[in-house]
Amino acid sequence: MDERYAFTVEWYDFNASLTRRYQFLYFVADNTIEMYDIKNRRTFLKRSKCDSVCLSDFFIGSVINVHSRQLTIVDYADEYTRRQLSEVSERTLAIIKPDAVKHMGSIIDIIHNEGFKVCRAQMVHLTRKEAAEFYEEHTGKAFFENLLDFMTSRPSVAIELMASNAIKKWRTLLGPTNSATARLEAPSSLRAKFGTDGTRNACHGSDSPSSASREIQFFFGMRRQSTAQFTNCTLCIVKPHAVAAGLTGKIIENIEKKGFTISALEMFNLEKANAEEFLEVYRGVVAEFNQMVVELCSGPCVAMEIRADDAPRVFRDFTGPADPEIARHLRPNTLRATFGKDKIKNVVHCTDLPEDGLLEVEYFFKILQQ
Ligand code: 3AN
Repeated sequence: MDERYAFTVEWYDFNASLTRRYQFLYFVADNTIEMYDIKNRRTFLKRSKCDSVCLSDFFIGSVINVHSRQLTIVDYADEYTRRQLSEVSERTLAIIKPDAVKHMGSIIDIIHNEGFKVCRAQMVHLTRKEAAEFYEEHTGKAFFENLLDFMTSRPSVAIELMASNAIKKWRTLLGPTNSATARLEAPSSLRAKFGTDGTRNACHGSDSPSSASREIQFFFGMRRQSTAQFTNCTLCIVKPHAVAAGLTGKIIENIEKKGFTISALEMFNLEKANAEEFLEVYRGVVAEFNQMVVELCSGPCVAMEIRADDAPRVFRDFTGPADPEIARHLRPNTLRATFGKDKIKNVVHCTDLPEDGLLEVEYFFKILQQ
């Protein structure tokens, strides 16, 4: 029998200012989908092939792109789907703490290699009040004030992770709370590799399903202010194809090694209208404009504010020519030469014109936040 999963999905219809609901079926064997309009009780999309999705895209909260429409999966629509998928889609909250943010490329790469999926991610700078609320259970302990000093000293990166048995799996990967103990007892753990001491221990992980849902809600339940600085900056977007291929960590690692500062980061799911608006300067100028738009809204992307002196120019030099083939010949050490596939799947977007650096950073970290 066909392996078939059923979901309830929502699509926001901008023209009608309405959220529409559909039953959505996904057939694994031939990668086909079918949609049924719940309100009007009729087939909305006949069973047809959809190459932009695969089984790992289907989890609650996921935004999938079907024929340029952003559909949000809001529920499982039958017991079979619930049973099969809820087990493999356990969530946990990870934080890359201030002492380890400089290693976030390596950490995100390890996250990918260990089989976790990143559902959401954002760089945040906690206020003292927020840190005290997050660590409420430790109020009054000897290390509490020290912990708050540390957690508020610089930005952290909050990440919602998904995997089978995610909570336990992530805690095992973290190792013991104290980084020195971790180096003795679990030398390959994250805290052993990237932690400093008992408080500055590189990463956090939820300790139970109830704290995971509280902590995920704490970070992602509301819009948080970005950490963007809006000076000496340029924009870098890890494109959806590169995020899907698990290259985010490696790309960030390369950016960090080159000495750039990543001062803001967030995972976005762009609507087609936003992708078009953002790429508007290329319309009529670059022959591949439409394909660039389709790529940019084909799945989650990771946008970053990159800071350096003369950031747009030096960062653009580092990303290399738009065509990876040309890059491999002329500029073999650039990001696109190393990781790019073709002119569309060229791993990153970076700001082209020096005067647009700030504008592009503002598009993601100001305009899209509203
Ligand atoms: P874990 O993060 O391993 O679950 P918790 O929840 O007991 O550890 O503690 C939360 C955080 O408080 C730790 N990650 C660490 O930063 C800090 N912390 C915990 N215990 C100590 C301690 N004995 N001395 C200093 N800091 C500590």
